[in-house]
Parts: sequence; C-alpha cells; structure tokens
Amino acid sequence: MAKKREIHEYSSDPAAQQMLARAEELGIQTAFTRADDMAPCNIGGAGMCCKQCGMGPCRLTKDGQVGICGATIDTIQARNLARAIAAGAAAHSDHGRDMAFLLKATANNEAEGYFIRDIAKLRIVAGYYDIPTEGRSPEEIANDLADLYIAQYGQQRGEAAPIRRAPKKRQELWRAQGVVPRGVDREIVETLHRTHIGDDQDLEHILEHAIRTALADGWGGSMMATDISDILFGTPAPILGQANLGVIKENMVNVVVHGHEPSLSEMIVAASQDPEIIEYAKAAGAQGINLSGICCTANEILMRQGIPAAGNFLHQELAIMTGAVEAMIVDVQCIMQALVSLATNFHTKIITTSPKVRLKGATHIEFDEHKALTIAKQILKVAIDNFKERDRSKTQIPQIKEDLIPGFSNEYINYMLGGSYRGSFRPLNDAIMSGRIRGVAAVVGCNNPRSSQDYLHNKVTKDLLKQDVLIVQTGCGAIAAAKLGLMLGEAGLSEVGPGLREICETVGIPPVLHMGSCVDNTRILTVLTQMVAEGGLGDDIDQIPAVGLAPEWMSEKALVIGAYCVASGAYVIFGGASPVSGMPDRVADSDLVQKYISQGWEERYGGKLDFILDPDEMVKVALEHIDKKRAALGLPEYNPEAFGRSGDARMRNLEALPLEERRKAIYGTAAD
Ligand code: SF4
Ligand code: MSK
Repeated sequence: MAKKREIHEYSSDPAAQQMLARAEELGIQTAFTRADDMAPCNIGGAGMCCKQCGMGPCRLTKDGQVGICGATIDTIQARNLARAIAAGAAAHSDHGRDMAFLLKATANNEAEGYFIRDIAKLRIVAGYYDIPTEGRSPEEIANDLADLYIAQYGQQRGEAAPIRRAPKKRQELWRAQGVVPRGVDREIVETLHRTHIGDDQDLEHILEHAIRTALADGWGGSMMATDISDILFGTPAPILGQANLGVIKENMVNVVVHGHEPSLSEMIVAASQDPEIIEYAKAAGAQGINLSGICCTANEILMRQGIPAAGNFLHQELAIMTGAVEAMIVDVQCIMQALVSLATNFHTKIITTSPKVRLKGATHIEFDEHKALTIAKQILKVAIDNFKERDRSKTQIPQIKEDLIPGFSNEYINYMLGGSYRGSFRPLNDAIMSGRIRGVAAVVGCNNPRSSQDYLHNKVTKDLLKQDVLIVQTGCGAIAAAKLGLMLGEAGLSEVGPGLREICETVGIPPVLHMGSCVDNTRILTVLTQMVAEGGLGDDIDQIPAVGLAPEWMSEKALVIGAYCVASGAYVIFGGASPVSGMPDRVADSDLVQKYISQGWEERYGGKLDFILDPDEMVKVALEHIDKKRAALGLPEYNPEAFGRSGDARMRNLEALPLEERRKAIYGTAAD
C-alpha cells in the first residue's frame, strides 16, 4: 500500500483541501484516498502485461521472455498503446458523430429547442468542403454538411475530408508516410484487428497505424465535433465566468452538469432560464436554479454562456460533498462510478442521460434530441423536487472562487489580433519573430490523483509565463488555471515575463487563453495552421516554436490527443508515468517503444512524445525545444532584457515622474 498523503499533498486547491478535510471528518473515501490505497502495478503500468487472449495474461519480466504466443515485449507495449489511442479516438469521435446527427436533425427541424446559431461559421466550414452556400438557407447548407460529416465515420476508401485543412506540406508528409486516415470507424476497427492475437507484430507498423487512427480523430472526429458545437451553440468569444466550488449557492437549487457533450448541457441551460422552471424552483422554497459544470461540460457552457465551473475532474466528488447539490446530471466520459455511493451520504441525485452510459443506482432519464427541451425541464424538476431533502446540517460550501474570461476560439484570436475587417495572426507571428513572445505552449489535459491536483498544471504554466511563453489551455488544465486566477486580464500579468506582458497589455488579453474542452484541442491545430499560413514561422507546424504539455494526464483521450499533435508536428510532453516505459534496468530492450514514440516519431513527423516526471525538467526541455525552433528559423535569440519598457509599463514609469517631466517625455515639450 502506498503511503497515506497529507491533505495539502492531495490538492493544491484550497477549496479542494477544505472538502478533503470534510471527507476525513465524515469518513468518506475519495479518488485521492483510493489512489493511496491502490498501489499501481509496475508491470502493467510499464506496458509489459498482455491480456489480449485467453492463453494469458502474459507478464514479461525477464530478459528475452516472450508471451505464450511468442509475442515480444515491444509488440505487447505497442499493442497496448495503440489500443489506448484507439479507445481515446473512439470516445472523442463518437461524441462528434452524435453532434453530426444533431446537426442533421436540427437542419430538418426535428430537434426540439435547437437552432443554428452561428451561420457565419456554418458557411466557412461548408466552404472547406465545397458545399454550395450561395442562395441557400442555413438549414440546406447544414443538411449537406451533416450528411458529409456522418459519412466520414464509415468512409472506407479515400482521404478523410478535414485533412485538407492541414498545411499543404503536412498533408504531403502524411501521404508519404501512408498515414492519411480514411474513415474514423475504419481506422479504429483496424487498430483493434491489428492488435488481436496473431496479427500485427512489428512495433513500428503497429504504431504507424496508431498515428493514422489518431489523425482520424484530431483531423476528423474531434474537429467535426468542435465545428458543429460552434455552429449550433455559437463560436466562443470572451465572456465573464467563475470557477471553483464557491459558485455553488446556499439558497438555490444547485444543479451540476458533468461530462462532455454540449447537446445536453446547452439544453439544460436553456431550460434553467425558462420562467416556468424558475417559478417551480421558487415554489419549492429556493431563490432559483443555480447551474454549474464539472470537467469539459463545464468548459462548454462556461465559454459560451458564462455558466460557472464548479471544478475539474477531481472536483466531481468534492462538489457533492458540499451537501448542497440537488442533482448531478452526467452524460459521457470522465464520470466516476464512485459518485453514486458517495451521493448516498447526502441527498444528491445522480442522473444519467446518455443511452451509452448507465451507473448502477443512478436515476436514468434518457436524453433524446427530438424532445430535448422537454426532457431538460423534466430533469430540472427532479432536481427541484429534491431541494426539500437537503440536510442543512451537512451543508458546507467553500467560499472560494475566481473570475475568469474564457472563450478564446481560434476565430476570436484571429479577430482580436487584427480587428473585424482585417482579422489576422500577423501580430502573434510578429511578436514571436521579434522575441517578445518566446514561443507558445498548450498546457492541456486531465487531473490525476496520483499527483497533487492542479499543482503540475499551474507550476509549469507559471514557470513558462515567466519565460515569455504564451499559454493556451483546454480541458481540466484550463479549469486549474482559472481557479488560480490566471485567466483574468491584469490578474495574471504579475506572473508574466516582460515581453509577453507588453503583448497582453496591448491586445488586452490574459496571458493564459482558455480555448475550450478536451475535444477542442483541434482548435489548437487550427491556430497552428493559421500561424503557418500567416508566414514568417516556416511552412509547416513542426517549425513553430511551440510545445504541448499534459502534466496530469490520465485518460486514453489524452493519449490520442498527444498522438495526433505529434503527427501534426508538435513536441508533446506528458507528466506522470509512461504507459510504455518498460523496465530497462531489469528487461533489456523494454524501452524500444518508448524510444520509437520519441526519436522515431520525431524523424518521421518532426514531433515527438516524451514522458517526464519532474516539472522543472518539463519546463527546461520545453524551453530548449522552443529555442531550438527559434534558432532553426533564424529568429533572434530570446532576450528578456530587450522588452518591457513600452505600453503600460512605460506609462507606469512615467507616472512616477513629476508632471513637467512626464509631459516632456510624452510630448517632447513641457509646455501645455
Ligand atoms: Fe500472451 Fe500472446 Fe495471448 Fe498476449 S496474445 S496474452 S502475449 S499469448
Ligand atoms: S474532462 S479527458 S479529465 S481533460 Fe475532458 Fe478533464 Fe481529461 Fe476528462
């Protein structure tokens, strides 16, 4: 059994620490304490166990040992990794499939409560695929786009259509490597086939198909999910929001939505604003309905509607422990089975809604887009009816929350940098070329109770900001930074290097940009592609001074994101243990897969995947990579001394001067 940690070691978030103390008081187990009790299996953890057939499981722990079928350690590790990537691709892409069906139903007026909110984005996306737009209604265009996207899933031959949105050079590279995906379903099925007993047994061959499967998600299923979410619910733009458990309110009916698909959560938002529902809540003795989100559902409604985020992945149990949540409504992905038994200590109802996900002991109210608003109201009434069951003696809400400005979609970044008539990435590219911004880092991904919640995310984020690295974030990492106050304009700027600070002050942005949920990592691919198109930073993504980091990863979706970013040319650094680390001190050649996904993928794609435990080392190698890319482009060496004296900083310095001297400095004369 691992050592039991202290509360401050479980989480760096003070709200979480309060709730964890409460859990100890009540004798309630959480993911944090279960992680202490569950020592990880070092053989499985290193990818050295195969369960692919009934002759096994085979655990390869000795030099030269092979499985009963003769499979070698590298075959087993490659198969394990490929399967995890395929599972992650399936989760993201199946979300995209449901969005495509929703778009089809909306276009045909069969989806109660939904409509096309962003016609401009619909026309832009249709344009990528040569779908005619002139003289056609949004519904006609959306119907064609939905048909095209639905067909992408089962496409048997030819190239996946969204691939054409990547830089030309990258597309050619993928063709040369033979990894351009066909349909999403085909690539996932082929991964499962190839990794079945007695199939593909060459590590490189297996992992190249894993890349093809990952691309089918990143430049396919996930990208389609993001497109459709924006078309139906609006492309995100900055909006004021809040994050952390303090958003739960004492006198309201608290409803927490948790999971991933905005199709459900957007309709719950709409229903919660319905006068009939508000009256129903008041009749139950509450002041109204208070909606908040957990995980990526939180990100979806936060960045579009300003609905507050109660927290990230490891906050799901803690929200229930406030004793003030009438219902937690869940759909798909990242929902802990522990919620149901935890909720029995309080009055909270766990309501499952997806035909794909049930939790034993939960209330199931199945969501159907054809009568979505009706069902959303029905769900809220169940929550309201439960308000009277709340036990005030068990209620304890940490009074901790932070403001943030989410909603930096690639479209908005383009607009904010250039303005509505000349939207452009030019200022960003120029800032990188001049060295004001040293590079860009995407700090993304999950929480993992094996490390201290949010600590690694926020440590690498703060260290990179000091080095003038602009940060973009998605998923639970974004909520970690939001809870710390790094996503609110001036609030985060004290932590920032001088050059980046000048840019943030000039453009009026926080130094950490919230770009959405985990499925929205494709927005980052789009930004990188637009930076290439803008010019000055090379002709492909792998030349941009940029890195991706997932310091607290835990899900298979994180692995597919890592793989498609690598295939797109990015250097990706994961924190925590590698699932294919092997034990090279005990079993020779048990790190061949680990080496291949780093050096091997770098030779093929210019991007690579490394697992690094120490956050200082993560930051060091990230900066080395950024500087290496700067040098390869012939850009000036990063020099923080060169910047920080213009913009607001100049004005602040001037304010310290006597009036006459200040006038002279500004106008060149002391006269009025
Ligand atoms: Fe063992 Fe081979 Fe079966 Fe894997 S596929 S469990 S290595 S016999
Ligand atoms: S919810 S996949 S814990 S980011 Fe997208 Fe968070 Fe990771 Fe789930």
